[in-house]
Amino acid sequence: MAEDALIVIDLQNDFCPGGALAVGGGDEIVPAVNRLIEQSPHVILTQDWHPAGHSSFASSHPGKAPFQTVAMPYGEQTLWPDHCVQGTPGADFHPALRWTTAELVIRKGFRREIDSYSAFFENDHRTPTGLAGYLRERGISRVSLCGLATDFCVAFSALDAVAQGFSTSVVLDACRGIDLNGSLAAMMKRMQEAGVRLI
Ligand code: VGL
Ligand code: ZN
Repeated sequence: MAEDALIVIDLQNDFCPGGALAVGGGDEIVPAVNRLIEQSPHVILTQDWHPAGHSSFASSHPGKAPFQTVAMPYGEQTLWPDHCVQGTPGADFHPALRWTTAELVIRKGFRREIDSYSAFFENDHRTPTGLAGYLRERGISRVSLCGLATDFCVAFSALDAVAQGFSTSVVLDACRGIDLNGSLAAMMKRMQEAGVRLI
């Protein structure tokens, strides 16, 4: 039987106000996400989970500042402030997120040399996290996404989800974006064109 799952992307302290890479209004979505969790038969969370000195941190690139870009072997990479370091409070889920019913937590970005925006593939668009296989084995064919940030981890997860053949929607009022150089409008357009339902 076709099953639905909710995928909550990176609702962690460092992406909320006061955090290292705060997304404007990131904490405002928690009540809406909690309602979606209550209504969802299967709940999966992702957790951005970087080792100290991760290659996506500007601090790892002498002379570079956060939000500049650098050429990596797998393509252009935006550099970020140090964030979501493994085991730190910033990497914890928002304290008001009611996630105890979650059946799976996918950690991503744990390899020092490569970043991972998507819940499905690392930023080389080749190295899988295992999520697609997990969903298929469990008979889950429809996914709804929410969380942070709309124009990075949510969008890349949604694009990979449709490309992997899942019926995919993004619940926009349970998302907030970073919007770096017009990235929010650009990624909304890419999601729409790829067949992601924006609701
Ligand atoms: C994210 C930038 C760096 C996200 C994660 O969750 O959208 N953005 N790491
Ligand atoms: Zn990250």
